[in-house]
Amino acid sequence: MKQSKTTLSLISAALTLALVVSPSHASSQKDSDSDGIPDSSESLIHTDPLNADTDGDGVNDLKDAKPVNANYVTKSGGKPSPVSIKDVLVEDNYDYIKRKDAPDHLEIVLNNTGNEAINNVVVSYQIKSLDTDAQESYSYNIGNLKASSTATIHFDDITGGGHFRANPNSIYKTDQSAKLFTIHVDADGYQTVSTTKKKDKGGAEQAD
Ligand SMILES: [Ca+2]
Ligand SMILES: [Ca+2]
Ligand SMILES: [Ca+2]
Repeated sequence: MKQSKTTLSLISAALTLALVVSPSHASSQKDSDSDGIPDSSESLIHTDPLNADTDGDGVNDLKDAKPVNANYVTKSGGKPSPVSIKDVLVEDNYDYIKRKDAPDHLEIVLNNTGNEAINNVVVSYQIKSLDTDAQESYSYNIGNLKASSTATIHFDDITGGGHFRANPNSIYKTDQSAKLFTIHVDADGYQTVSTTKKKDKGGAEQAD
């Protein structure tokens, strides 16, 4: 509860600050994602100005006591999942279509080895700083995985198939510390599949 109150007071302080310091009242009130938090305040509380539910837990940023913590709960039971996590990239990404370096982002390669499609696959990931106490977590329903198929999922700012929006104000993008990513893949009736990946110290880099 302590953390919830802290976050809510941060939101409140950010809203007040936006009203006080902005030279233009109109621009300070611009709220691109209509979540009740002005664009100018979203970076102060590390939320996404273009996503009303930054962490994907179903609660709007303004009402969410922890807007960058999707509160992942480990599932138990179910049958063994035919999904495997083949690869995870968190830095030194490469765009094989354009044949050049791509900005650092989370990229996950999933393999459905089964002979049935799996519906409503949920990918959750936690980012934990290895130098500070900071941690965040996000959850995404990525849709279906076809039978006997491989899918590459990108979390970035690109729209299109296989791309899901990442928070531009997350510690991944704004904090230089080394980080540990923990990734979970869930689907109804199946056991959770998990893995971890470490990112070296240094900020997320833009493509060369
Ligand atoms: Ca907003
Ligand atoms: Ca938002
Ligand atoms: Ca939320």
